[in-house]
Amino acid sequence: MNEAVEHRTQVGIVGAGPAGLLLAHLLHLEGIRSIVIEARSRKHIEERIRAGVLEQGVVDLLNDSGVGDRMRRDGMRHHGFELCFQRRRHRIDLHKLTGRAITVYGQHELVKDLLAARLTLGEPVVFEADRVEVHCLDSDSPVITFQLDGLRHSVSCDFIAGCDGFHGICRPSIPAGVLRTYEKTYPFAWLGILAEAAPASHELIYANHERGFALLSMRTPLVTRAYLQCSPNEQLANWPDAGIWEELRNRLETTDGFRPNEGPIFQKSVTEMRSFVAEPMQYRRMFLAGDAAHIVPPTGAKGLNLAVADVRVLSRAMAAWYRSGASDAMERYSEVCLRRVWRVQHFSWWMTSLLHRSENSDGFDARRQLAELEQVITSPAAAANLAENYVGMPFE
Ligand code: FAS
Ligand code: PHB
Repeated sequence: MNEAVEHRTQVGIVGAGPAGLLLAHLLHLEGIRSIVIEARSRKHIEERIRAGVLEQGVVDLLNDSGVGDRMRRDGMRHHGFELCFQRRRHRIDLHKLTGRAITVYGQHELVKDLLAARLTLGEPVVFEADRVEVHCLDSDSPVITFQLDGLRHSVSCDFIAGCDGFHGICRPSIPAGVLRTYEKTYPFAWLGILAEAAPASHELIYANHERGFALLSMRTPLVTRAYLQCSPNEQLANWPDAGIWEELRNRLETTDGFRPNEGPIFQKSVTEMRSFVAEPMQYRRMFLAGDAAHIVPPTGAKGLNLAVADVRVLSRAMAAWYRSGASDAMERYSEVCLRRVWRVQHFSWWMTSLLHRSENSDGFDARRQLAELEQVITSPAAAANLAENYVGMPFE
C-alpha cells in the first residue's frame, strides 16, 4: 500500500450533514480548526430531502452564528399547527401557549447554507471520501483515514466528531462492551412526497385517521411536502401519484370541505421509523452527535433539531478545553446531551403513538387516541405540554 498523505488538525469531523457542518462552523467561530470528511458528493448532500421544521432555539442559534440569512428570507415562521381527527381540524396555538414559534425550512437548504459558509471561509471539506475509518481511539491523537482519487490520506486530530448518521462508521468503531443501546422499531413507515402544489393550509396539519396517519407540510408557497403512514417495507412502485393523492384526500379531508391541493409529485421516498439511543455518546476523544448517536421517529420533527442541540454542547465543551484545558464539559458531554435526547425520545414516541394506527391494534388503541386528542384540544395544560415540546425546550 502506497504511503498515506499525512494531515494534522484539531477536530476531525466525519459526515457533512447538519451535525457535522454546524459543528465545523461553531468551532470556526471559536478559532478551532477542523476538517469535514464526507462520503457522498456535494450535489447529493445538497439535494437530499429530509427534515423541514426548525425549533425556535435552532433558528436563534443559526442567526446568532451568522448562517441564517436565507432562512430568514425563505423560511416560513409558523405560530401554530393543526390536529385533524374525526374529519375536524383543531389548531394548537404554539405562540400563545409558549411565546415561541417554529420555522419551516428544508434541511437540504440548511445544508446548502452551512456548506456555503464553510467553503466561503476556505475551510476544508472532503467530498466523496472512500473507505473512511477511525483509528487510535485510545490515544491522545486519534486518526481518520480515507481514500480520495486513489490516494490514501491520514488525518491526526486532537478529537474526532462522529457526525456520520445512523449508518455511519464511527459508532460501530467504539470497542464492544462500551456502548449500551436502546431501540424501538415501529410497525409502519412514512411515504414522503414533494409536489408542485401550493400548500392548501398555511400551517402544518397532523391527521389521525382510521386509514392511517397523514401530515400536510410545505417547503415553499408553491411546494407541498406531505407524508402518509405506510407499511415498513412499502414499495414506491405501488404508489402512483393518483393513489397518493387519493389517500391524502381520504385522510385529510374535513367536514368543512378542506382537502389538499394536488399537483405533479417530483420526489417520493420511504422513511423507516425507529427510536434509538447509544449511550454514552462518547469514547475517549471521539464524540458522537446527531443521528450517529440517536434516532427519533420524525413525527415530532426533532431529528435535525436534536443534532443541532448536540453540536451546540460539543462546540462549547471543545472551546473550553482549547481555551483553558478544562475538561469537565467534555467529560459531561453525554450526560448533558442525553437529558435532552431522552426528553425528545419520549415526545417523539408519544406523538407517534397518538397519531398512527397500527394494523394489528385493536379498537382500544383507536379510542385511547381519540380520548387523548380530545384532551389535548380541550385542556390548556395538555395543549401547553404538547406546544412546549414541539417548539423545543430551551437549551441548557
Ligand atoms: P445525517 O444522516 O443528516 O448526516 C450524516 C452524514 O454523514 C451524511 O451526509 C452521510 O453521507 C455521511 N456519512 C455517512 N457515513 C459516512 C462515512 N463512513 N464517511 C463519511 N461520511 C459518512 N427528521 C425530521 O425532523 N423530519 C423529517 O421529516 C425527517 N425525515 C428524514 C428522512 C430520512 C430518509 C432520514 C434518513 C432522516 C430523516 N429525518 C427527519 C431525520 C434527519 O433529519 C436527521 O435527524 C438529520 O439528518 C440528522 O443530521 P446528522 O446527524 O447530521 O445526520
Ligand atoms: C417536514 O416538513 O418535512 C416535516 C414537518 C413536520 C414533521 C416531520 C417532517 O413532524
